[in-house]
Amino acid sequence: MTIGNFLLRRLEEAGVRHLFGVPGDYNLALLQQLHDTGALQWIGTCSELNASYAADGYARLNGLGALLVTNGVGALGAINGVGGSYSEHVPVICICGSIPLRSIDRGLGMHHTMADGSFDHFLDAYAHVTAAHARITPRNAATEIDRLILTAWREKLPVYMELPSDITYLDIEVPAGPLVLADPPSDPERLRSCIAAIAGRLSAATSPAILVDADADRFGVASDLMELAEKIQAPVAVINTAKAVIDETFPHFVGIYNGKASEPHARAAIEASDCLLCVGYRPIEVTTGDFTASLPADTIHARGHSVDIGDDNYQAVTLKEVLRGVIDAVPRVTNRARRPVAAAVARSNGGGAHVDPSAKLTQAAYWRAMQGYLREGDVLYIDNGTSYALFGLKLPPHCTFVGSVNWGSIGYSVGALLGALTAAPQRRHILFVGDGSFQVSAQELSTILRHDHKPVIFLINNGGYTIERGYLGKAEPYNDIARWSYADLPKVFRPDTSARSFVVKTEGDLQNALSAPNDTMVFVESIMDPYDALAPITNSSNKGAELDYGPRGPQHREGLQLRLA
Ligand SMILES: Cc1ncc(C[n+]2csc(CCOP(=O)(O)OP(=O)(O)O)c2C)c(N)n1
Ligand SMILES: [Mg+2]
Repeated sequence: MTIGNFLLRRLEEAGVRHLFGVPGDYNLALLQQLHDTGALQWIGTCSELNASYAADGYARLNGLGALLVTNGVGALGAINGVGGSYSEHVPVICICGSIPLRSIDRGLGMHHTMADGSFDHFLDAYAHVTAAHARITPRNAATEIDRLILTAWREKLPVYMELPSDITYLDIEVPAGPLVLADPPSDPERLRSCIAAIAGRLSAATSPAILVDADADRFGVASDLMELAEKIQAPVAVINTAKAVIDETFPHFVGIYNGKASEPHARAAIEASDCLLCVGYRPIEVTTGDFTASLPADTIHARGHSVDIGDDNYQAVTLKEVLRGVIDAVPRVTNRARRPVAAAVARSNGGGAHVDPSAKLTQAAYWRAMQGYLREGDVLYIDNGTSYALFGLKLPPHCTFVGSVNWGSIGYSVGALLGALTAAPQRRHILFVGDGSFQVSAQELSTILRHDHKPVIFLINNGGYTIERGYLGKAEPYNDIARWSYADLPKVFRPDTSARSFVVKTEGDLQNALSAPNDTMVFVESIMDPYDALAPITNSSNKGAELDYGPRGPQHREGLQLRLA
């Protein structure tokens, strides 16, 4: 089989049905193979950065994603997004059509390089943001392609593959059987002891609790965790990175844990637990209420492939097997004193709050209205900015959250929307994005329209970087951005579009936009005050400034920081 066709076959066997990216002379030979075999569907993007975001969004819903870029210029364009996948634990395969092996062999200078005689710069750069990387050769192709795909899937991390442009049509011997995505089985003794240790402690506890980070989603154990919580009647909290991983209508769900900035029930349940089970916990300042998280000293830390309990550390155990074993081993609890749980999902329009149709739209009214708009099964995206308000909403059942809390690269959400729409076009996808974030990747709206997707896009036009104004520069020009006519963009990006665009200035305008059917793209541009943000957002920015600039920073100067009134 040719090397290129083998790679495409392996991707298909691994469940990757679409490839995002930008053509370039070094990857065209593989693209021709893709075209000829019809193996995967090519989704051309406007930039490699957006392709990397799209592959990440696709992987979130599909389990694995891939992009194809060209040497140097494409690879470095994508590296921010691939770094994000590394930070957020998302398995993405970045394939780079690269310099022909004959040129490397002969030391021939080529375009899309530093013209310094080295061909390894980009391979080296990617070593820092991937779990594995390799340059494919005819000798290693059959083993390296499988190693890279399997590593991405097992580690839930990105990998980088350079495919020299002159070898994709060369024939190699390949394995006959399909690629099987599976973990090596756990070590039987380690698994037994680990399950016994966790189950023993959970059973003996009077107030066991579970704290969930994004790995619970990546390793596919959210339903196991809910089953365990149900069986032992333990409260479950998530941190922001794991928003919606646990169904927010689940009776044992107590909300978001964020140190002193937690929902009170969540904080009490976690901090006062006498046996806390954490899954994939990777705290940072914005998920710990600025380092005010206080977990019980003997917290159990379960990760994708290891578990830490007190003095014991268990290797060669997989999370799924551990949790299945624990669920079987713990006795069912029927009489644990019930804790108050988080408020039920508000469903009525605006959470029952009064709507004043002529009132100028505020963030408070906006997010109240959004609470009423959400439906079971929605896929919800946020970007950096005041859209973080979504964390405060109670989500209906079976919603999926796509965000980038650890990495936080503005513009991510628009590319991720394209990717996840491609993976799950039958679901309703709702993007919450600010004007500043949108300007980074706006052109990908054209790809979303090109493929007839029907997302709902809520864009807040507040003239710039409001969340940054809460750090520094309340009224400084560096936080202002160019004024675009956002709602006109669907028409610009697809002249024959059927998208419904709205410019919203009042609560009544918003209600009107929210009543639009979802049979085509709905694009809602809401004009809001640059100084308007929900209290938790402004508070968090103000605290962030203390951490970022220290006591001698400029943030305390009169009027330099957006504060709560
Ligand atoms: C790639 C990148 N560059 C810069 C930043 C810093 N940054 C964080 S939020 C933000 C502004 C977001 O503004 P907008 O999307 O308009 O949201 P708003 O707060 O106004 O609602 C910026 C520039 C970033 N997170 N990522
Ligand atoms: Mg803005």
